[in-house]
Amino acid sequence: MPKHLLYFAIFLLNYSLQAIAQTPSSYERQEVMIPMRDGVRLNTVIYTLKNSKEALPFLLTRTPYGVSETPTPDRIQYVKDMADDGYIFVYQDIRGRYKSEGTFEMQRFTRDKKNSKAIDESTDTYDTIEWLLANVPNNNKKVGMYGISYAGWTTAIAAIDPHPALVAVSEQATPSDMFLGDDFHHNGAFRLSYGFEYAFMEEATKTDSLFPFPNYDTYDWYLKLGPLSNANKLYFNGKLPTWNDFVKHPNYDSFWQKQSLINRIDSSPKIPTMNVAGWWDQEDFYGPLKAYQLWEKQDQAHKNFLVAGPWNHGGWGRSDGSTLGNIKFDTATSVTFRKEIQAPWFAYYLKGKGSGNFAEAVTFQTGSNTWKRYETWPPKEASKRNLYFQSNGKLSFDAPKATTGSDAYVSDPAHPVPYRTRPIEATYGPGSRWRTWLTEDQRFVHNRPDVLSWETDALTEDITVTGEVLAKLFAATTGSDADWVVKLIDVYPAHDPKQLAMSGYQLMVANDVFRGRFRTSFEKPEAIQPNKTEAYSIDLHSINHVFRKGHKMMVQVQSTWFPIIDRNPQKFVPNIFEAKESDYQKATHTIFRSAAYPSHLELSVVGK
Ligand code: PG9
Repeated sequence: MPKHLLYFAIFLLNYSLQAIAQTPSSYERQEVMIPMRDGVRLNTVIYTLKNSKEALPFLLTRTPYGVSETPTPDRIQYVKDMADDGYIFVYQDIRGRYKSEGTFEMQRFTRDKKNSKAIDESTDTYDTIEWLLANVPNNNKKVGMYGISYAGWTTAIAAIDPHPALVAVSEQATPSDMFLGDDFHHNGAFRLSYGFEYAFMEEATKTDSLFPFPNYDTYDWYLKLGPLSNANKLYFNGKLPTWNDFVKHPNYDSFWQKQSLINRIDSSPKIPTMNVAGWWDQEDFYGPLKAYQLWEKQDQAHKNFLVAGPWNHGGWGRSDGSTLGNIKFDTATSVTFRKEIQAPWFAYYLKGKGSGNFAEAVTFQTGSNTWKRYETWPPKEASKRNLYFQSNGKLSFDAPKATTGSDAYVSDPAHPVPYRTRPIEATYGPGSRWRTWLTEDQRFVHNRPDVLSWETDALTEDITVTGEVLAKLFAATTGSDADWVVKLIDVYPAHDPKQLAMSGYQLMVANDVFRGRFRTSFEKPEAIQPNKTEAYSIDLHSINHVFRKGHKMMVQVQSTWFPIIDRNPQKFVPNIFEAKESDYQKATHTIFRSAAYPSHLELSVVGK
């Protein structure tokens, strides 16, 4: 393009961007304190559509992260399409956070229902809805609720015990179980950096505050912290309730069980519910899939839906979703979600618009980069195929025949494997790459002596894995406790002239960690008998991914993932939060791959 035309085009673009910024919003704002049944008042921002001719439904979000700065909904990408349809948007600070009165409790327990004065997040939602219906003019007496993560959790809790006017909800990335699979632990392994930084962020002050790390690279800082007991001794001084709960409840006791949605979702969905998950959600991926599954068990009336896409935590609400980190999806997946899934779904249930013909499950298939609709999730058409560890770092669908076979490595808590490339910036700190770490090229640890890899030959045809992935490890340790991290990886072709920089890329498509002490029970940990071969079943959750012809499938196993997972001392102690420095010890771990002990991944494969 000639230069002067280019300048003119830039001028026009700038001019129109300014024009958009200056266009007055079609929404009007008010901020009010809404009284709850116990007299505590909750700060609430309400946006009403100016001059609306029709009575409008509410869309409510309840969050701990502060609502006063929320822009008008027509300027928020996440809800812009719904704002264009016309709703009354309501944003509320939950109890004890930001401008709301009362005390904050991390994921408050269900109230004692025999006590008529007791409150919880569900009564706070109920009281808010009562107030909105009575005090906001021109409403159509219907309420929808939605939100991501903590706000997804308040949505799920509201849906379990709903106000009669609450008629549609979308929990998005709700945590379901903080011991088994979400922010604070995975399979009993403590998510150190997340737990430490989040407890501080929410409980050090009434508004969010970042822990003042003296280092930019927190890998060093956490390593020098030493045993977990130093967190209270040196920094928190027993003042953060959530940290104290981590220390007091090292096992899956009634504290975690009562908090879990597994024990709170006890019926079919009472109202239409859309669960939303991101395949590379670095915080709460287990949560929405579990919530979907729990409601689905009893969903005769077809009120429960699932959407999963190639997103990180909340990625469907931001940008266009055509890439994540280095990975490209060929299509704007977040735009599709917002325009073609989320907006029509709420419009149907809250405004009676559209056909209401929604698929049970809509999931984006990575690798082929296409949206797929399913009648069940996981889909019934997939069949189980085992991918076995073999000698010489090979992986194949044939079961091993040899009577012996194993690979070993030394895992040293003094030199843990970083979970992402260093510097490991503070989780939510400036420049943090936390949000895309699950898509990072795993070559940064490949061939470390404490990371084992097995891989297939280059595939001669596509392999589609749609549904559950389970790792079955047969392993032994010279210690008396151990963590097992298993990663299923798509290895891109070694030399790809079309995208050179992606040649040989190792993309993790499923992963998780399991703390060995919990192999027979999450409630009652047991020491591992040194050198005894034991079986570990590790849920790697569901995926929808095509390993393309020419790619390889790879499995990596390691025993540290630091500092997202705290270091296992590898010597059994009753409570790792009280372990001493001297309890942390090196151990040799062995992974078996023989006929009697055939370590493998169980995949849900569609097609041959
Ligand atoms: N992952 C965050 C969280 C939710 C619920 C409890 C604790 C943390 C969040 O993004 O809100």
